[in-house]
Parts: sequence; C-alpha cells; structure tokens
Amino acid sequence: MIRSEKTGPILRITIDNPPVNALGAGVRAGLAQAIAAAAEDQSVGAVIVTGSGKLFSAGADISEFGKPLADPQLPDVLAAIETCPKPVIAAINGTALGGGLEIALACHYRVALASAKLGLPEVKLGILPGAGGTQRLPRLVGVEAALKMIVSGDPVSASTAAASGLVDMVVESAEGLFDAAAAFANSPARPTSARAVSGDAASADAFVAANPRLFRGLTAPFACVEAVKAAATLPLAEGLATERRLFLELVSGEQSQALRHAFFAERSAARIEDLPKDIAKRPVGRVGVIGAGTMGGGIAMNFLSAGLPVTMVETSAEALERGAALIRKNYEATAAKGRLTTAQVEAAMALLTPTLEFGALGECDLVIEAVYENMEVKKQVFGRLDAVARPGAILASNTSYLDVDAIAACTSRPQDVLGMHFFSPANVMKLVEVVRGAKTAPDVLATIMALGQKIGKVPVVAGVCYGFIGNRMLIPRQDNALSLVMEGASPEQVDKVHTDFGMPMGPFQMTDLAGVDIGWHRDPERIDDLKDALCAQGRWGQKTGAGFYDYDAARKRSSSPVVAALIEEFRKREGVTPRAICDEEIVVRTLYTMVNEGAKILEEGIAQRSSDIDVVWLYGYGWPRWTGGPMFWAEREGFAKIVAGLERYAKSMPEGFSISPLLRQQATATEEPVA
Ligand code: TC6
Repeated sequence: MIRSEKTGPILRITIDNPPVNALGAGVRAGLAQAIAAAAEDQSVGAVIVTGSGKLFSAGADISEFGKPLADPQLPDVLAAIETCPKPVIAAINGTALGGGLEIALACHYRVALASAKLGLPEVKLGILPGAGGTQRLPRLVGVEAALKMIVSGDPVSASTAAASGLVDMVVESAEGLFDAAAAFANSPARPTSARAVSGDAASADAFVAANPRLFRGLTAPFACVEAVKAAATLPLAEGLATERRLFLELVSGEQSQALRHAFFAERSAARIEDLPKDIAKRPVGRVGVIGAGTMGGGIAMNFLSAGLPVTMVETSAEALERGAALIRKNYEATAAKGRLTTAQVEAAMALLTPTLEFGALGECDLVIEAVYENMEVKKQVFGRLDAVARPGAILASNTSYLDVDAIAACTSRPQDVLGMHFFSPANVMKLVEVVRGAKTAPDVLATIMALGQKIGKVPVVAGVCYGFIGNRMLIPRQDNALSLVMEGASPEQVDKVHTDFGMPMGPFQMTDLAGVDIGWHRDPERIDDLKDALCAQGRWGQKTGAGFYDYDAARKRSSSPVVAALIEEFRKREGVTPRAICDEEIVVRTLYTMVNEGAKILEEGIAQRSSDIDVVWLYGYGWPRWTGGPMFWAEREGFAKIVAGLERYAKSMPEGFSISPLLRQQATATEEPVA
C-alpha cells in the first residue's frame, strides 16, 4: 500500500492503493511508518510523497466512516509529516481530494502536475476536512479562498492552486514532476502551521452572507465556517481541536450518513447484477436523434458535447431549423457565462448533421427517438426505423411512461431495443432511466449504461412498467396532492410542505412547470377534475403565465385568487365541505405514498435495488440529497411509522390504493415503535 524507494538522499514514498489511493487504515499505518523511518535515517535528506497511477489520493476511505477508526488517525500522520525535520515535498501527480489534499497541505512544499485537480469535497459528504485542512488551507491561501474551496467542495485546477499559493510549482509533464519536486530537497522544512492566516472572522461572515445557496438545508457548511474562523482567531492547537470536535459531530450525524449513502448509491447503480462485468460492448461512433424539439435537442447536446457526431432528423424544415438554432443558442448561452470557448461551441455544432432524410439514420450506431409521447406515433417511428437502421444498431425510445416491449415488438429486432428516458432539460439533468425490455440483449444494456456514463450522466436501470421508476412514483404523489386540495388544503400549503422538506418545488409548482395541459388536449370538452378546469380557462402553467399560480413576465410566481375561487366552486360542485388539513397528512399522502410505490417497484423487480430508486429521485427530481433519497429517508423515518401513517389515511386516498406487502414486511422486521 505504501512503497518507499531511495534515490541518493531522496526518499520517495508512494501511496499505492488502487483504485483511488484511498487512505484506509493500512495506508495510514504505512505512511506513518515511512515518515518515522525517514526522520530517523541519517542518509535521507528529503522526502517526496506521491501517488501511484493517475491519482494522488481521493482522500479518506469513505467506507470506514461510521465505524471506529483504527489507529493511527490521519491527523496524527499529518502532524508527523509536518514536524519531520527534513523537507517533505508533495509531488501531486493527479487528483488530490479530501484527506489526499490534506496530506499535501501538511507537506512543506507542493509541486503539481498541470492536469491535477485539487479539492476538499468533504462537505458533499456532510463532513469537513478533518485532518487539519480547515486550519492549514487558510494559512496558505487566506480565509476567503479557503472557504470557497471548503464550503463549495469544488476542486480547483493546478494553475488556480498556484495562483492562490496552494501549490508552489506547476509542472507540465509527468516526466518532469520528480525533478521539480527534488529541486526543493535542499530548502528548509517549512511547516504550514507556522504561517499566519490572512483574513479574519468578518471575512468568513461576509462569505456566508454572499453565498446562501451553499448553505440551504445543510449543517456541514456552517461547521466548515466555524472551523475556518477558528483558524483565523485561535492558536493552531485550539483550531485543530475545534476542527476535530466538529468532524466527529458531523460524521456521526444523519446528514453525513445520508450523503455517504448517496455517494455509494450512485456508484452501485452502474452495476447490473446479472451481466458479466467484462461483457463486450457495441461500438457507438454516430448517434441519431429523431425529433428536434426541446427534448431531442437536449439529448443531442449530450453527445455533441462528448465529441460524438449526431444526425438529427425532423419532418419539416422549419422544425429542423428551429431545433438546430435552439442547440446553438444553448451553447452560446453557456459560452457567454464563460463555461465554453467559442471554439468549443463551433466544434460541437460541427458534429451536428440536421436532416430531413429519415434514411440518414442508417449510418447511426444508436438512434434515440424523441417524438410526441403517443404509442401509435412511436410504433410507426420504430417500424420505419427498423427498415433503415443498420444491423446491430441500438434503437432507443425516450418515452417517459410507455411500454418499451410494445414499441420493441414493432421491429424485427426487439433485442436491440430499449428505453433511454432523459429528464428535462436533457442537456442538464444527470439522470437517464435505462429501460430494459423483456428481450433487450445484455450487450445492448451494457453499451448504453457505459455510454451514459461517458456523456456524464447517471444511468439507472429500470424494468418496463407505466412510468418506470421516477414517474411511476410521481403518480400517487400528484393524485393525492390534487385530492388534498379538493378536501381543503391549498396548493400553497401542499407545495410548502415539499419545499420545506427540501424539494426544489412542490407538486403544483411542478405541474405548472411541466404544463397543466399534459394529457388534456385529447379531450378538451371533458372537465373531470380541477386540472381540466384550469386548462379550460387557458391556465396551462408557466408557459401561458397562469396555472395553479399566476406568473409575471419573469416567471415569478404568486398566489392566484382566480384559482382559489375555482377550487371553491369545484368543491361545491362535488359536494365537498372543506376541512382543515394538517401538514402531517400531506406528508403521509404525498411522501409516504411515494415510498409505498417505491416498495412496489422493488417487489416487482422494476428497480434492481432500493438505492437505485434513491438515485432516480436525487438526480431526476432534485430530492434533497442530505436525506439520502426517498427509500433511505423512509428507513430513517421508520417503516412501521410509514405503514401506520398510510393505514391512518387509507380511506382518504384515491381509488386503488393499497399498501405494499414488502413495506409491511419491513415494518414488522424493523420493530419500531408505531408513532
Ligand atoms: C476525507 O478525505 C476526509 C478526511 C478527514 C479524515 C479525518 N473512499 O468514483 P469512481 C471508490 S473524505 C472509498 O467510480 P472515478 C468508488 O466507490 C473523502 N472508496 O471513479 C468506486 O468503487 P466501486 C473525500 C472510494 O474515476 C471506485 O473507488 N474525498 C473513494 O469516476 C472508483 O470510484 C472524496 O469525496 C473514497 N474516498 O472518480 C472523493 N473514492 O468501483 C470521492 C472513490 O466499487 N471520490 N472510491 O464502485 C471521487 O470523487 C471519485 O471517486 C474520483 C474518481 C474523482 C476520485
């Protein structure tokens, strides 16, 4: 795990713990031993610490958190590095994160490869840099720059690190790294801790005031600020003690447990239990997209941005031009924010071939259909596609609800067909539900999972059912939300329960964003529910400036007296006397019912594992990450409490409601007190 090699007076210590050089117990012990030996050994004049492979180190071993940590602890190892009488130089050969960067901070000098990224992402796991990072980083870069790195958790490039004083030298090529590090071998040992901090507590307060978004709903960012303030105001030993206390509090807290769950859940979603790990994938060199609407364009952008050529097909020249122009507009907006260069925009656009020739899809290795959500239309498209696609091409539908097996059956090659359900805006949202049909070939599934990751998405496998994982769980939530309003709640009350919980928007705000009119146009004469009534008045959501709420020109939301009156009228029509609805009932009927549907999804094998359901909601709908996702949250909430709540309100639920047997089983197994 730790290799030591001596060249002349220089001892090179290499962290060698694949895949990411995490700092588990063995690495910590090896590092401590190697440093102690170097300090003793008269023939060693200087020490270089580096990592093997492409990474320096991804930090502490996250899977060890929550258990008693074996000695030596990382802070003690780093104290030994810093107090080593010989100069210790970090040769940062690649990404250095968390405890990995903290090792470098404890070294006396830092030399980084230009391609290396340096970051303290602990906050994303609900903790803080607990091995002196909050005390040493401000001593190198000042309070403000340190807070930016520690509270955002975002890594910086080697050149940014050099500009701020975090690293002493940047080296362009890996071959030159050790010579550059060795150039510091005759410099004095220079402990970071001995430096003064630039910046004070007031600059920390100013940072909090200027960045409210980084703190919303979370506990760890506040602890980060407290620790950095300690660095600015207290002697080192007290600052380190503050950091340690806060770290221990956070690591055993609920938010950190949930965020760590989310970290591992995302990675396990990529694993498909019944596929061989080394299955050969089909090459995908060109992608076809059918439909140049908002969805098709967004889907195309993912591939263009990843350097894959895209053939985009439409039926009218006007729609095609509009689609291509929208893609360009989106890229240019990103460039205007400084996140793309003009050359990158042009390179992406040069990969796009817009065409009216359906036959051009014959050149593609993967074709994604993104047309109107209607089974007949989709069946037709797949029939035509079957006639032009080359043998072995993968045919995907972006349907969000429909039966992928029925779509596959319209082709002569159902083994090549699957669903790729992107979420809107498709160029931004990271989730892709990869819908595995009854006949989807294993290599097709494996190819799409790998390709999804290549384009920066988080792909999750789902089985065929109405709405797959995400939208299926939305159904009981939305149905109950509407019933609750009919029974006496207001849309504002229901939405507030969700936004207070941490959702980016509530059920009615989401309906307004997606379009109240979805599904209504098929039968505009019928007014069966409140949504139909809104549609009949032209209140189709944000796009028409009015839905459950009113919207101004900047799409700022306000309560609508018209809707309030309409709700009243509708209750009268249905003979409903409104009653006071408490928030607890809203939680049960719109959140517990989602968990219940999630349990059914598991029972039926639609999701491979409970954590996959969490990943769908974290990445597709903005479920608050610090609760770990709906299923993880449910476990914390207590399955018995959830079943009891569902039973309590079962009579009020929309028709067809039933409690999942799996959920009942879990409730019995966990034996929690019923609230
Ligand atoms: C910290 O340092 C606190 C210090 C204070 C102490 C007092 N631990 O992401 P990938 C696994 S907190 C354990 O697919 P990539 C990962 O689960 C830590 N395991 O690869 C996966 O396993 P699987 C602060 C880890 O190339 C495999 O390695 N550091 C750790 O796309 C490959 O990972 C972070 O938060 C870990 N630290 O991305 C960094 N890291 O194959 C977390 C990874 O069995 N890590 N694994 O599924 C990352 O951000 C990324 O892994 C990456 C590499 C950018 C390093």
